[in-house]
Amino acid sequence: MTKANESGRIDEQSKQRQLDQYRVDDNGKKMTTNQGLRVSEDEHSLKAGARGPTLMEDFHFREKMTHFDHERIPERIVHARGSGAHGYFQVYEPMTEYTKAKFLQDPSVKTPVFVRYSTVAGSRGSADSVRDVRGFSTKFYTEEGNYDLVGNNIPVFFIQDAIKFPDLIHAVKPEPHNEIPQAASAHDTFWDFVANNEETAHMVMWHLSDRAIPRSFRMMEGFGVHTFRFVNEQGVAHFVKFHWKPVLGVKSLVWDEAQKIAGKNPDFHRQDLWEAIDTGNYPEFEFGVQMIKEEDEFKFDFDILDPTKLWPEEQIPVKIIGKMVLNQNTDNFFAETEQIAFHPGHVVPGIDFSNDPLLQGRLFSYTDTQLSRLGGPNFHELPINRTVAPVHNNQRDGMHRMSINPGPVSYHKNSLAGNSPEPASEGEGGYAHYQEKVDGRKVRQRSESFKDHYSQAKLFWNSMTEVEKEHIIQAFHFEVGKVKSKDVQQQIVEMFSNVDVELAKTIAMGVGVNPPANKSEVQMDLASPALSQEQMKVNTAATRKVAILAADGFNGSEVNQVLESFKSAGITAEFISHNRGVVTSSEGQQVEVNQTFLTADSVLFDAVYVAGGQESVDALMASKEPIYFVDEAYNHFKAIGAGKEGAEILSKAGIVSNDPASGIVAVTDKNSGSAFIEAIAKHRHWKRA
Ligand code: HDE
Repeated sequence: MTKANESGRIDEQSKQRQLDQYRVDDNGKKMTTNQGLRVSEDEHSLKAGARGPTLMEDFHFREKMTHFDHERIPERIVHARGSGAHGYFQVYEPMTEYTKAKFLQDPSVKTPVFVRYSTVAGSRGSADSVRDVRGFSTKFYTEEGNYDLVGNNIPVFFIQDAIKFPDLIHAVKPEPHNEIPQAASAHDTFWDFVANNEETAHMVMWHLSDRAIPRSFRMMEGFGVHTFRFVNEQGVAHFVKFHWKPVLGVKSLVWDEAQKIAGKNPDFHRQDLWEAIDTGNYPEFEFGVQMIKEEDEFKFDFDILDPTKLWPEEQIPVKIIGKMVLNQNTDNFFAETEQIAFHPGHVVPGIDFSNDPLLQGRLFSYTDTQLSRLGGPNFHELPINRTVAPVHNNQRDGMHRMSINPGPVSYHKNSLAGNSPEPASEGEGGYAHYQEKVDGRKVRQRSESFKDHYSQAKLFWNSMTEVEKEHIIQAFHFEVGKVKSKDVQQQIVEMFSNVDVELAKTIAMGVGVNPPANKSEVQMDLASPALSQEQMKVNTAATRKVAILAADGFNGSEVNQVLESFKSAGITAEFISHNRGVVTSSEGQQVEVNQTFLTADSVLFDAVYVAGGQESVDALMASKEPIYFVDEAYNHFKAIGAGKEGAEILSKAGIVSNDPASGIVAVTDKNSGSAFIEAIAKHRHWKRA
């Protein structure tokens, strides 16, 4: 273990160089025990005679088994299921005017980061594609210490005060008497909690929107949720909200597809992230900040400390200030993704907290939870958690202590060690809390300004396109439809009539309860187009995955042309056929079959292309799987392309063979090839609905 970097300068590889000291290469090496003793035999335990009892003195057996017996640690109480990657962050311009945070000053510096994406409710082994909020946590390994931005892919939260978090999570987790359902909010206790806690209204609208079923971790926004502070060198502060904007745009699955993916590939998002990085399609996110001057704190019709409220981007623009690139997969899931410990209280000078009561409670919870999850107070010494900045203090001992601090002095102040380690002045980088003036009585109260639970829920609803509204209604029908208690269902209808009476009537109809008695909804006529992912302009086919259905006798020149256009658009393709091995074109060209109709599934691809060539099409049509494959893609609104004879499969599935406006493209020449790419870039073709 080398000493920490005392020089202060960091670069993109600083963290990797540190991790290199812990990486172990077993390749070509002899097996040893944990004590370094070479092992001569690893298949038979030591016995008294070949058929006799195993002997206690078999230290190798005991060590191997003991380690195995203790290989599991408690999973995270929330966000147990996650996937992570390394990368770097670079600021576009110095942010000196607003913050003194060093990693936000110099555009030439690449600050190493580790990001962990997660679902909230499910266990560690649960499926990726469930309806849930996604965690989006970033650890910046800065020269001033670790800065953690522990956010979500939805900009608001269910509750306003941290004291209610255990209740929220108890309600959404599997019900305690029978541990059902796994990784799902569609059950009585969650909706009972919602109905009895009106502050959830806004977040529930997001939770039922397409945001809760992202296509990929690479295609979702990230939000710090809370209001934080930027503080500059002069001590001037701004309230800030943090944003991550995916370069590939914000894209989602459709619900039927999401449910099927949960079975067909529970690792859908994890694999997508892994493969993207593995193939050099590095996920990129731009970093944005919304800023409000301290003196403008009370200028809005919402309380900026209320975590169930967002700051409409049209009112307070997002200033894009940098970019993060994820370019390295983990070497070991457990050591890195599982052992990483985030904490919203890990800040650097220039970033400070606000009095958001949800944030304040989080500042306690995160270290506390690591104590039981990672087994003691030294989890900061685990390689993935180590800062690249030097660490000097008087903390000693504890479970699994790794640092060796020599000498008798472990207290401050002292004279025996020349009073070191010594606190740093602000000028030397010492963290100084923002000197906010606070004055109040000790009360258990919620501010009056936190009491409007419906205006922004309605703002969100107003901002949705028709298709997005339809999805929210379907999600209400599914989720509340799964609730057994008629009473809870009725309460939900009444509650959401405060948002929109028509919406509540539609929910009531779908779940079979009475229309709302309440006839007056909140007054809010504004819309915020920035909230609608359908209205975001980013449409690219890059990194999308297309299934090519082909059998022997496919039209080789046509397929080559399509592959060429895929390549230039950054699309990856897999050949699907009845059997693995190869398929041969009518011209004699052989291509490898990547998957069969048994191992692949339509829901795992962004688009389908049926290769032309009569012999191939006839062979494909000998069974119903290819027709089902295309039909599913159609039902999930995905782009479908077909070579000349491929159209026969489409018509067998009842699909009109050339309707580019609906994302069905006859791919017969170069022009139609680019029309197909455009159709893929559009992501979904709602016109079909
Ligand atoms: Fe968390 N949250 N949280 N949370 N949270 C945890 O910390 C908690 C909240 C978020 O990839 C836990 O290390 C409380 C909001 C993410 O490792 C725990 C409250 C937001 C992750 C915890 C909240 C988040 C966590 C569990 C209400 C979005 C995964 C394991 C006051 C801004 C981090 C752990 C990772 C994890 C507590 C609310 C995001 C128990 C008490 C709001 C992304 O400490």
